[in-house]
Amino acid sequence: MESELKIERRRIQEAGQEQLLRFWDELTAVQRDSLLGELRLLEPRELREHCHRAREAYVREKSCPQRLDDRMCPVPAEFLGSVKRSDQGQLRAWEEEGLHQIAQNKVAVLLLAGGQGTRLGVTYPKGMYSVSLPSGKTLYQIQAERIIRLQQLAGEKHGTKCSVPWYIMTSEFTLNPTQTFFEENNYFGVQRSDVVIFEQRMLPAVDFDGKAILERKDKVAMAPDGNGGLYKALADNHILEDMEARGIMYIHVYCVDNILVKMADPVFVGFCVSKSADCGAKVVEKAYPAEPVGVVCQVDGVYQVVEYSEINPNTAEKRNPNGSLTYNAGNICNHFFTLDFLKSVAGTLESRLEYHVAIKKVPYVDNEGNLVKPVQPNGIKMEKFVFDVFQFAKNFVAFEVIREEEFSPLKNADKADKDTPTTARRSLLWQHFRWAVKAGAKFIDAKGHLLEESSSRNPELEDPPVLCEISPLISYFGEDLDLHLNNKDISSPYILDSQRL
Ligand code: UD2
Repeated sequence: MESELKIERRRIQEAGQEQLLRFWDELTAVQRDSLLGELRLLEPRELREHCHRAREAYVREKSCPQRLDDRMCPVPAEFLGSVKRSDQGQLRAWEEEGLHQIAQNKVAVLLLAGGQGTRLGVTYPKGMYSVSLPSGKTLYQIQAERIIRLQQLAGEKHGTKCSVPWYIMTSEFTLNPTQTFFEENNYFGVQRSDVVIFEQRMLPAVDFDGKAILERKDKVAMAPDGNGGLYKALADNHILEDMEARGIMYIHVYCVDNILVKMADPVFVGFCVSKSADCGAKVVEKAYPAEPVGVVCQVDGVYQVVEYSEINPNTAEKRNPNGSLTYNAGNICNHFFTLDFLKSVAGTLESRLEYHVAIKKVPYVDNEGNLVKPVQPNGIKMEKFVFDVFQFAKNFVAFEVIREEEFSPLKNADKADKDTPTTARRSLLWQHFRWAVKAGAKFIDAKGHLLEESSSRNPELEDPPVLCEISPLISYFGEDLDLHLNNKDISSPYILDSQRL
């Protein structure tokens, strides 16, 4: 161990980060082993550059924060497709195109699931969260079942047996629990060989003097390198080769916490394919100026997302003469990429992506060896963002969808007002209630009396009159429900799943 220590000490000195070994004498053999193992993974030159870059970025951010506001322009209308502004025939044509591509095994989904879920306050991956639906399903299960149903829809329509491979990017925090959860649940019925779980890189958190932080005497404080770490992770794990071998051409990338996410949405895929786009983003109209979603826009004429943490409030509040927000195209972290586009990014362009700086409270061990949970921000985390590659697109398109049907993220614990387990559950139950109404269901109370109209209820604040949950295995976007629900008496809680058929 002494010789190993010597090597590591030299490497760490080279990186200017000797403080990482300051508790060495106090560590047990096991702790020493674990710290050395961690340090071995940090390449001295990269570590030095990372710490230097973090400090520089912090100083710049403090002295003159870089804002893009003066260079922003909204997305021109001709590049913004829209569900609301398209007729049924057009939507059906895009859907058919999407289903056609899926049926030919050309579409994959890629889940970004490396985040720590700090705001939600759980210690396990967000996808394992259950928002207390009548069925008790977790986000992962809902997503898995949507994939299965979509494969079935596309396959039946085109007389093929097809699959939509599911790539899941995890991080050191989420890899093991995610893998175990999928195994324990038999991949929720998705073919095992169609699920590819891989891991993104981590980066050390750095203090304001440019020193990597110890979170324990034997552990460096590390954080995932942002969802834009995707592109390095694709290369590290040979994911694009795997896609190529399966004949995948189009990839729908999405984030884990939107309970309404339409995986490999055939309408979106069909829209992007028919526009020959190499890169696309789904957007919703922003609900309010400070909503925590990025805005899709142009900066100096190039497509970009300006993240909610980086836009000036005055810009976010700007309005058009008709009262709508000028920067209204809210990013919902649903992106379309061609495989060729991802190849060019993961190959060379990735290195041109800039890091974003986040100033955070990072638990640390002080000089006396006490563990401290800071009340003020004390550390710098550097992250890349998944959408920063839009600048490299040759043909970028944005597609506006209807919030009530497609976007209800789970970000916060229930004590917050918005984006909580309660709001997510409600969004799904209202959607299923609307589907059931359309399918001709009759809603009754516990005594068998017919219930009145729901129009007086506020979907944001109240549950629908009847809690009705429809398994994604039965219906992906509300299709085929009249077969099961027309004229059927339904009372709370009602679950439509394959056992009830
Ligand atoms: C994301 C978008 C924001 C908006 C919002 C909608 C980014 C950078 N921002 O903001 O514009 O669309 O979602 O809900 O996309 N993740 C990783 N690795 C990481 C960090 C995050 O895989 O190192 C995943 C995370 O698990 C989640 C997704 O990326 O699935 C988005 O991360 P977030 O929830 O931290 O992003 P948020 O809400 O700040």
